[in-house]
Amino acid sequence: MDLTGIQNALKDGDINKVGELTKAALDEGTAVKTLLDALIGEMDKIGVRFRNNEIFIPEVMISAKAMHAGLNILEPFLSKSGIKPVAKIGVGTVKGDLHDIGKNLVAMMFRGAGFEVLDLGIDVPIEKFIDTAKNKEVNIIAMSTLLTTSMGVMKDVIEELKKTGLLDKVKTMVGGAPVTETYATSIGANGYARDASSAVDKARELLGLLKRQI
Ligand code: B12
Repeated sequence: MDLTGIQNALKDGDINKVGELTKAALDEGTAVKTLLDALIGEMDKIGVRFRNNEIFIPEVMISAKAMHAGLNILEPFLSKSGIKPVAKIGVGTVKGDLHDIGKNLVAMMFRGAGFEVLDLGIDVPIEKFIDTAKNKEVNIIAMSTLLTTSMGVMKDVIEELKKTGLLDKVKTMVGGAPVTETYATSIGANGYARDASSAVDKARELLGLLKRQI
């Protein structure tokens, strides 16, 4: 299947068409990963056009909705592989930040790798991360942000987890476009990854899970 149709529909923000074409491509046997890469690649381009002021928030918003339509179709296929969860992860976009595409991709990749995922949503307050670490038996707290203004919240969460002694039982991971390995280390995060699939590898590494177990 020619993926440019899906990519053009994403660019045009045609929600129904992205959903329909993604489904049709899957039915024709196109690999889930190929479709995911095509959608992410086009969303990246939309990001560049937004940055260059070639398009504005409403256009980006509608494309983001169309992106979700495609991701929703792919999700069950990515999630299929795991029967029994290998570990549990709580993932959310930190307080002040409403971006969720990257966070959703991270959640999807973890589900696909057999993890149980507790999606905490967007604009997640510090207390919610702490409550999740304390009461929901997660092995990892994963935080996402796309805004430099919200990066400090990740640090606050880690400090609060440290204060309450919860860092003994949960690992922390951070990510999102402005986050770097250096920043992650500086705030005491256990792990950082630049994209959703390396996030899964990093989580496995942190939990001492062998790849073949998953
Ligand atoms: C789409 C988008 C929006 C959409 C969001 C829709 C949605 N439902 O998410 C809308 C239009 C609503 C929006 C709003 C705003 N946005 Co905006 N947005 C973007 C845009 C174009 C793309 C982001 C995206 O989805 N990328 C695709 C995903 C797949 O990438 P990702 O999120 O980075 O995730 C990957 C990795 O980072 C990693 N990852 C992500 N999270 C995690 C977590 C962990 C634990 C790990 C390990 C890895 C990981 O894995 C992901 C997949 O591989 C970016 C530009 C850009 N190129 O990044 C601007 C951008 C992020 N936005 C920006 C801004 C300023 C805003 C607004 C403040 C604009 C405004 N003036 O109102 C508001 C913010 C409102 C708020 N409070 O949150 C700036 C941020 C600048 C900064 N450095 O702080 C950017 C960079 C644009 C720019 N250059 O100015 N935005």
